[in-house]
Amino acid sequence: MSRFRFTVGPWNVNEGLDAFGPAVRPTIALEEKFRKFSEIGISAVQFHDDDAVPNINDLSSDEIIEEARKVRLLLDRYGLEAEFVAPRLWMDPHTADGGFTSNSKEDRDFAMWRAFRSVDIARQLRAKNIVLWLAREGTLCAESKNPVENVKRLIEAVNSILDYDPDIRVLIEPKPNEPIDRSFCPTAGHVMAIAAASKDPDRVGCVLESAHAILAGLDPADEMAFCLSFGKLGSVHLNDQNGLRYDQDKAFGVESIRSAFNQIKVLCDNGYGKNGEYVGLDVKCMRTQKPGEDYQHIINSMRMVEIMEEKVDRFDNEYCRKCVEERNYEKLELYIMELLTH
Ligand code: GLO
Ligand code: MG
Repeated sequence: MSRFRFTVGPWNVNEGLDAFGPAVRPTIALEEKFRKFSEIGISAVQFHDDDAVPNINDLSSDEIIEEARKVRLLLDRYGLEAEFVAPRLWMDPHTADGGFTSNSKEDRDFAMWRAFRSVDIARQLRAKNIVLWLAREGTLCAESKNPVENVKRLIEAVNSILDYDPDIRVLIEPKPNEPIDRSFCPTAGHVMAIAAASKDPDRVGCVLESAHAILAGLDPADEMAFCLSFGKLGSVHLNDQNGLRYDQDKAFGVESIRSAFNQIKVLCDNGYGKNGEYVGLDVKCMRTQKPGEDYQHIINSMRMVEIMEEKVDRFDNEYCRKCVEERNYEKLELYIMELLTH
């Protein structure tokens, strides 16, 4: 039994389409996903604004609130909470050049409209957080945008969301690249700086995703630790990644067991979850998986978290202390290898 409460998004169960081929599995209705999430031990759901309210652009603010209310009732039916709502600012034609940092004023206004509607939806779902995955807030053509001005625009966007609702928290999910080449906010350190520059730093934090840290050439556990040291690790997206490739969103721990161990260790050692934080699993099902077996990657990830928790619980702090005292880190390294392979 894990000490953590898990979350996933509806997008973590998908039809298997990728950049090179079409869907291979039937679409599963939102309610059926909720039912299955609850059955496999998920506590809360993560939402894009249009996961909760499809066709959001065609609806009025009141209609959006009305639709969100129905989703809340559906969550109640399966005993699920909502962790966050994220404006999906990368799919719409209005956001081809980014949202908050688009060169078009009309498109920047559109991005803010979606962010405010996301807060409206979050209120209905009783989600405490807005997540900003800043997918296209950066450049493919470096000279196409003013990098200084646009970092300021990101801070302004965060401030506007904080102003819009006095209770909402904004969690920024950094990622260095993909779909753009250069992000204006690529790492946890950048998120901490934006949080500090915002009008209410206590309400701004980070969602740290393992794969995104690896893509930035950084260690996911250390990135988590960096946020924890500022009290700003609002959520995590655990998954795995085989080196510097496209964003793979593999099941947690399947590529690097030691990295998985260190991520869970830093979370356990610092009481992550005690203030209501969830462990999010932003994992993607392999395209080869057959219909009906398309939750296995989530189940695998939860199991890997549990296995690593058991390792953390067995970790001999006294032995570690002695190795450190003797400055025999080679001895400590062998201890870790034995712990992880037995
Ligand atoms: C993609 C991101 C994405 C976000 C999600 C929530 O690389 O990890 O899955 O986490 O859209 O905003
Ligand atoms: Mg993510």
